[in-house]
Amino acid sequence: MATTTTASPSQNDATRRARAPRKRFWVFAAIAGVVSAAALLAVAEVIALVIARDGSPVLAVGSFVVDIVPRWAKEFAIATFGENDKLFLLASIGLAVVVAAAVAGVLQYLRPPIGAVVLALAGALSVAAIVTRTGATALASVPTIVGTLVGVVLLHLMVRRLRRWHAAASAVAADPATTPATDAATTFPGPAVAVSASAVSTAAVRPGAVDRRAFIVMTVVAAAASAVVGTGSRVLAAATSSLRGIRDALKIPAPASTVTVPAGAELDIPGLSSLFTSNADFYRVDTALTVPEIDPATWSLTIGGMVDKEVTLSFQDLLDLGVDEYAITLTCVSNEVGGYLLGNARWVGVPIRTVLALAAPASGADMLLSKSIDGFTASTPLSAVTDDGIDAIFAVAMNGEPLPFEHGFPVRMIVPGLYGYVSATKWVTELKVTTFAADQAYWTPRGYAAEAPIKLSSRIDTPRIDKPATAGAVKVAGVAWAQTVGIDKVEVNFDDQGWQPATLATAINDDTWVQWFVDWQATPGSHYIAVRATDKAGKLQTDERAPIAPDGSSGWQRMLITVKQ
Ligand SMILES: Nc1nc2c(c(=O)[nH]1)N[C@H]1C(S)=C(S)[C@@H](COP(=O)(O)O)O[C@H]1N2
Ligand SMILES: [Mo]
Repeated sequence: MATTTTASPSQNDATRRARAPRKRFWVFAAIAGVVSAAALLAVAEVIALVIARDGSPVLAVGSFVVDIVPRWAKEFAIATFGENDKLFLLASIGLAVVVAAAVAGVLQYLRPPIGAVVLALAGALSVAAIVTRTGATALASVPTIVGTLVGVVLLHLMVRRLRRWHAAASAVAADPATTPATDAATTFPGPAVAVSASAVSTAAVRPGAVDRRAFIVMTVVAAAASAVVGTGSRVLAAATSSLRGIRDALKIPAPASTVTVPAGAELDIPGLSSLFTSNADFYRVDTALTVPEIDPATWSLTIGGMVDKEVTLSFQDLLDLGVDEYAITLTCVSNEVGGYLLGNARWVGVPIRTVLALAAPASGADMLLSKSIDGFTASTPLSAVTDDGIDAIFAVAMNGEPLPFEHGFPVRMIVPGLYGYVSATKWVTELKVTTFAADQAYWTPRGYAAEAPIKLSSRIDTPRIDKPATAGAVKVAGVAWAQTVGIDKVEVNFDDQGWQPATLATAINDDTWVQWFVDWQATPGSHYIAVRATDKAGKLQTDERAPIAPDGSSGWQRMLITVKQ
């Protein structure tokens, strides 16, 4: 090359200098893309705050992603991040948005208007995610539409400035003697963003500086404004929710009957789970990225499908049917052997049977499809909620207070004996009496069984790895559950030396877990402790290991613990 070129060495240098900054401009283009996307979201969030709170693209897109991520990814998120799984999801979406926006910026810089088209498409997809969500109003699309327009225009303006800056810089680099071809008038045809007189006068001194400064000012202003407006809107939306006050003031009538906790139901052993799980400690599992906030005054429950007459109940109508108190242990299908995804609570509610009777289900129906305001659905065998002696309820209170928002305020279902995903619909607003042949619930096409009774199981609470024992007399204790059947026996095995019976606490009823313990003379060193239960029907908990999918884990918990001297 060097031998065939006619250019002088200094011209070669200049050419190289002209090309060199290109990579640097890519970075600025990427920043322009990210700032445009931030502006899109910020504008959408502030408009959503004012005109349609369900129009937040951040939430709609997030919820959409929750619904489409494959099962293994959800299981990974729950296993790795536990209750922070949603935070992890939001962070992943955020990262993906930043990368995509950066790419859009670079595309817009290299091949306009491809970047702007990409951004517009992203906006259109967000709008689609918003309007297809159950219960979305038409108004909910407006924030994202306006936000997308702002983002696209901004990207166009920013990248145009960037290209001018690059052109000016290249021209100067190619021939330092040449003054820039652009003047202030042609540099700023768009809306002027802080073009100061000093910027223009600097241009006279250093060519390209006007364009550079214009780009930087626009970028910094747009980024700062987006950060303030976007974050402010989200914070304000959360803080100005009037429903907190409504919930605090809500009066749930005193239940006609209350749960009697028998003497000896709760053992006093350090490290053992309390008999009732406080609302603050109660596990939470759902697909809701933000917790739905429903005003009981506007809440209603519609019962349709295979019924003689469609019925709609208000919150007051529901309460008027009469409330009682129930103790029921709720369990998640995602609970691993020895896991903590279950909890026991006092619920105040109305039998589902009573509510269904108002609509008179037709014969031939075998499934109750319950639907949450956020689109989640659960398929419950009709018999599990209508059979005599089954305390399946619409719960309105949990441990003495209105349902917490995260646990389904104002109304959720609780069905003893069935995993939550096929029964415990939170924020429930709709019931469809149907058949398993005709309908599927949320988790069914996602790899979980359509019907899922809770598996008989038992757990050691203490000692555990994080609750070590000291040599000497140790109380080994835990809980066992076989909802609707009841626990008859719990056995513990130390170092595989044989099963010995544990002492059971007095169960509240067959729908709740029961505490158990054994006295153990612990010697220093490592020991295996295993546990298994037998239910009142004489069924021994299986030692066959099963994963949580498709219908719940099984196997005996057997763990290695260290006893200190
Ligand atoms: N609306 C709605 N209800 C739902 C779910 C959900 O994702 N959305 N998850 C179910 C599952 S899988 C379980 S285990 C229970 C958990 O109830 P909790 O969060 O109150 O403990 O709620 C059930 N109800
Ligand atoms: Mo669950």
